[in-house]
Amino acid sequence: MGRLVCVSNRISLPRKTAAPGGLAVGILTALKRTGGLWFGWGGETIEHEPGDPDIHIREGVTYATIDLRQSEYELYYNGYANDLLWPLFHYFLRGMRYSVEERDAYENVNRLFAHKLVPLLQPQDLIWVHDYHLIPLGRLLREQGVQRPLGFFLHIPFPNIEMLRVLPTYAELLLDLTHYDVVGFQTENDLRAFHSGIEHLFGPEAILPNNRIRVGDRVLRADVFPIGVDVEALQSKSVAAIETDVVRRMIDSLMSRDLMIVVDRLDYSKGLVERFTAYQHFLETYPEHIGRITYIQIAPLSRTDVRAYADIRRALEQAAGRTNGRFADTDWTPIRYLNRNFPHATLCGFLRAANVGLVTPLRDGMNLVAKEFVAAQDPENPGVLILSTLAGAARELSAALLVNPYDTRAVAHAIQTALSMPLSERLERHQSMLQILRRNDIAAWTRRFLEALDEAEGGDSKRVRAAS
Ligand code: ADQ
Repeated sequence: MGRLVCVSNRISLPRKTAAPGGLAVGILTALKRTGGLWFGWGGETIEHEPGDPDIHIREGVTYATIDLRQSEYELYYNGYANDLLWPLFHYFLRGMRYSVEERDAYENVNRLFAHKLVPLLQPQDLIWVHDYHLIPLGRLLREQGVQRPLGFFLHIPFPNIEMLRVLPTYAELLLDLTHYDVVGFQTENDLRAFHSGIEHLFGPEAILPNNRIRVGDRVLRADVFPIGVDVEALQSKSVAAIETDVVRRMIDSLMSRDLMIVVDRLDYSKGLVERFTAYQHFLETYPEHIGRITYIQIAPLSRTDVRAYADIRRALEQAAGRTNGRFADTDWTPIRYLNRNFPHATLCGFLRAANVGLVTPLRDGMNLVAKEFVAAQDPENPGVLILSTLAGAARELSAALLVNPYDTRAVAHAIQTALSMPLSERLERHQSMLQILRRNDIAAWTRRFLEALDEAEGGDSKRVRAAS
């Protein structure tokens, strides 16, 4: 198998407090296993033409980072990627804004990525492009003569054609995806939604058996590769972290109260406002828990220069303030709401200490925090996961308490059920979820995707490419 080259919008260079984000966690775990190159934007914006990539090598992984022009970054990242594709793909039409200027910047930045990446490529490379920021990259790499197998993985949901059609350039977007040899999605739902788009453009005959798709004389593979976590690593991290000072202090501060916890990037798709409302409803409906439960919400700020994110931040501060104002006592705060990052190991310790994990996104590609919560639990006395049916993870974690995140009464009831669940039921649910997490762990995700790419090298797409 050739060298793995991962490409993503943003690269997080290894440092003590890792930048939060599921994509970074997934790619880094994959690259640490196989070695290889990670290419992307380094996080700096400049006023002049970007130069050659900066190269750093750490623990067998080569990081190649480029800078972006400030003006283009605004239009491409804040604009097209996060004010258009992100809301559209998460079914939030109200948050979406289309601009031709932003569309052009999206194309230009993808062209820049292709232009800077091509000189770094080696003859045996397998190229794996990540996420919605870089959908056109496959086409642009092919235009620059790249013949190697190209894979694309979408970390977020893929919308059904009836939603996708809202985008004026939806046909180009679908066509761009067909330039890859392997297109990967988190769940069957996303794959079906992609099929609905392909059928709309090319007719039902384009969908072939064995997860293949024919477009003109090309055949590609579109398949489901649910991202997983490193179960053993999370278990040992969480066991070690529980003894650290910071986790001990948090546990001591609970004064033996129940702990409900969740960690999300501060994003409207994560359903935080609805969750705060449900928690307030829980305290109203089950007053016996007043003063006896602490809810810790960790939500580091993200995309702070995108308008919708300032709005959600304000709404949450108000919601937390309302609940705390109404229910807090001199020695108890119902919600501890923290806008900050913690080292991943510390988070694992917090998760292990919790009785309840409340993971209720309004829409989520997968949601790694749900999986991390399950892996971090004490297998002999596990906590209970409450999980949104609208998170990709609900497909695998069906032994969680599944809830509709908009249904505040159902979420409140689930919290009550979780807190009173007998040990035997907690054990049964936890064991069944752990088994699935082990089967679909991060190593399996990487291996399956790379096998698919490797197969593409000798398979249909290559033959078709050579013939064309
Ligand atoms: P995200 O939307 O970023 O990922 P998620 O899957 O929950 O969401 O991953 C977040 C990751 O960041 C987790 O590993 C979490 O532990 C970590 N994290 C969060 N807050 C942190 C903090 N304060 N400090 C340190 N680490 C923190 C996108 C998609 C998801 C999909 C992933 C992976 O939106 O649906 O699951 O990619 O494909």
